[in-house]
Formats: sequence, C-alpha cells, structure tokens
Amino acid sequence: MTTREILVIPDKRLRLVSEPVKKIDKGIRALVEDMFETMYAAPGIGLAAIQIGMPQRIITMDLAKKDDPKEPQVFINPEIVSASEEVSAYEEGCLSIPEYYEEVARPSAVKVKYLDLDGKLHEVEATGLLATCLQHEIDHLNGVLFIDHISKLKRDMVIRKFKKVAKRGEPVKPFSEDEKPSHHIG
Ligand code: K1U
Ligand code: ZN
Repeated sequence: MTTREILVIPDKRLRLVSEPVKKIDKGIRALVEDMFETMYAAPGIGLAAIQIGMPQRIITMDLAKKDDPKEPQVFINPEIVSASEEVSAYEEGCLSIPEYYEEVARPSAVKVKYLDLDGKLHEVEATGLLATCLQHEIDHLNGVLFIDHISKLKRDMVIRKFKKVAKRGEPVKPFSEDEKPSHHIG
C-alpha cells in the first residue's frame, strides 16, 4: 500500500473524464488500497481515482464519525439513476482545492448504481452527507469540481490564488477574510 500524491488545481488532469473500469483485477484492487491509504492520510471522507492521477471511474469513501469504527466504501462505475427536485446546501471541501470551503446546493437525494469490488451490482438511495459526497465524487469522475457550482466571482478568485501558489511553489495557506469576496455575482 502506498500513500499517493493528491493532485491540486490547476492540474489539468483534474478536468479529465475518467474511463469505466472494464475488469476488477489485481491492479484495480491495489489502486483501491492506495486510494484508501491516501484518503485516510489526507484526511478526507472521499476520494476519486483521478485525484491521484488515475483516470478510472472509482471512488473510495468513509463517512464514519471520528471515534467510530471505520466504514470503508468503494463505488466502481457509479451512475446517478435519479435525483430529487429538492435541493439542500452543504459546506463542501475538496482535497484537490485544500483549505477552501464553500456551500454548494445539490439534489438532497440521489439513487446511485455501482459495482463493488466483487463486481456485484448495487443500488443505493442516498440522502444527507452520502448524497452530497457521492455527487461531489461522481463530479470528479466527469472532470467537474465543486467550485464549478459556485459563483464565477468566487471560482475565479480560487483559481487565481492556486495558480499563483503553483507558480511560486508556495504551500497552500487558508484563505484570509480579505481574499474572500463577500457578495454573490452570477
Ligand atoms: O473529493 C474530495 O476531495 C474529498 C472531500 C469530500 C467531500 C467533503 C465534503 C463534502 C463533499 C465531499 C473531502 O474529504 S474534504 C475533507 C473533509 O471533508 C473532511 C476531512 C476530515 C474530517 C472530516 C471531513
Ligand atoms: Zn473533491
């Protein structure tokens, strides 16, 4: 098992559309192990394979509370079958956009079909954090980031900051109050 480097914006690989997994073999199992190791080390509650540079439609997740036993979940080739009309907002973060958090409105409930590591087909009716996290991670598989769901003003501010940091080779610091736009524009 290896902890892999997590790609950070503006890395263009984060915009790739990931390929479906054709066969769940030893290579895929090893990749899933590395994804869990990387996700727990970050720490994060979810990870898409493309975040470690592997454009395959695989998600790892663990939504267990801090001191509770681990609840690792793997979603292979996940697809949203249906989504509620009702939306709810949740403050999201992203390991590929460190130290930035913003409210995102998404359908409050989604039905998702996916394969487990044995290739067995499942369907889950997700609500709450599971619904939010599944939609966030499935977005990653399609090259979409949570900042694509916020205002252009805020998105441009985030991208500008990360481009500057990448150019200078600086570590990413939390956003200060004066770096955050205080009003919404389109
Ligand atoms: O996809 C990712 O970048 C992982 C991301 C998942 C996510 C978080 C919140 C809403 C939607 C999707 C994260 O895990 S960010 C880190 C995080 O939320 C967290 C880390 C440690 C403890 C609790 C939460
Ligand atoms: Zn993310």
